[in-house]
Amino acid sequence: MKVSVGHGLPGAEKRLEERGVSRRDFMKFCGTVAAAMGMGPAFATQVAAALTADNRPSVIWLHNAECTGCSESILRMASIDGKTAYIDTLILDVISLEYQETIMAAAGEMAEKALHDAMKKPYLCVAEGGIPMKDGGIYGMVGGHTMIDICKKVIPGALATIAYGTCATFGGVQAAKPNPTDAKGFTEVFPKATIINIAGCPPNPYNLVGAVVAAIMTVTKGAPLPKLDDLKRPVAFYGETVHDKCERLKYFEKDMFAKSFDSAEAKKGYCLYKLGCKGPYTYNNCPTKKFNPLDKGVGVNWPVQAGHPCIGCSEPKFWDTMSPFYEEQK
Ligand code: FSX
Ligand code: SF4
Ligand code: F3S
Repeated sequence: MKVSVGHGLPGAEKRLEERGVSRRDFMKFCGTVAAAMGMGPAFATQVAAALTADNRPSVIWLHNAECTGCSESILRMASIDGKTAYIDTLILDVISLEYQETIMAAAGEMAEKALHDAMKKPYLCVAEGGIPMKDGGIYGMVGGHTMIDICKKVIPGALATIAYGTCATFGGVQAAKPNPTDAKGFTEVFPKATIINIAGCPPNPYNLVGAVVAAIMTVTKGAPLPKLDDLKRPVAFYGETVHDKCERLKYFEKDMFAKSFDSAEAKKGYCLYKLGCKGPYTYNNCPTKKFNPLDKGVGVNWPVQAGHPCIGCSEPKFWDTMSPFYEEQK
């Protein structure tokens, strides 16, 4: 069966083919994104149409105080066929990424011009990292400008901002005590902006792609923005706790806990609560989506499956309220 990828073709198809991505591969990717968004296979066509629509907005990607693990998470995302260049193409080219401080080739005045030009068109913003606010923001500078000044220039004009990672959503580790730079998350600094929070340290990259696709659909088709919880996280991704869907829940319910990491109980897969697991207090889809997604939108592994407690990385005030990591939550 011949599959039509979307309205933006053949331009988008040509670009993909030039990068060695076949239409079939692209549709597989869109199917994976659709699955990650909690939709059926039929939704893949709409994902493809959104990603290739002629009128899709460009994306400006800002970096603030962070470890850049969030970018790494998306750049190291396993592609369905093992070609990493494939993911780069889709994320960095197909979604019209116009400005990305970490990976863009332009530097200095060229980079500033790229940002200026990108803002002349309708754009979405993906923002990583917390914003240092102390002393006028001087503890976070990019190209001689404070991060807060760059954000003030970009965020108010964005169609929507996707705060990507717990530093961007809630301040994260940057805001951990004693928070010497007074780092804050985007919702706190820009309360009036349209913001979708994709929390996690690092977050699941498919949650980001799902949020970008949803935002593009809102802009290009007038579709409603995804339903958000009271912390502006999409309910489809953050509607349940890690604990609710954990494969070790059956042991928790029978009071069968691992007492040490090298115990026979840990090897048998007993619950990690006594070793500090914060899964009951943490909303995220790690157990169902996992990381490094494969064909049907489900990944290879996630922290608890790998034998490590959840440290609550997608919650506000991570890390102060979630540490010590290896002690039972009181
Ligand atoms: Fe924070 Fe992201 Fe953790 Fe790191 O950009 S959410 S420290 S994985 O890099 O911001
Ligand atoms: Fe819950 Fe953690 Fe135990 Fe899983 S390992 S059942 S998330 S407490
Ligand atoms: Fe973070 Fe817990 Fe998932 S630590 S990656 S929310 S399992």
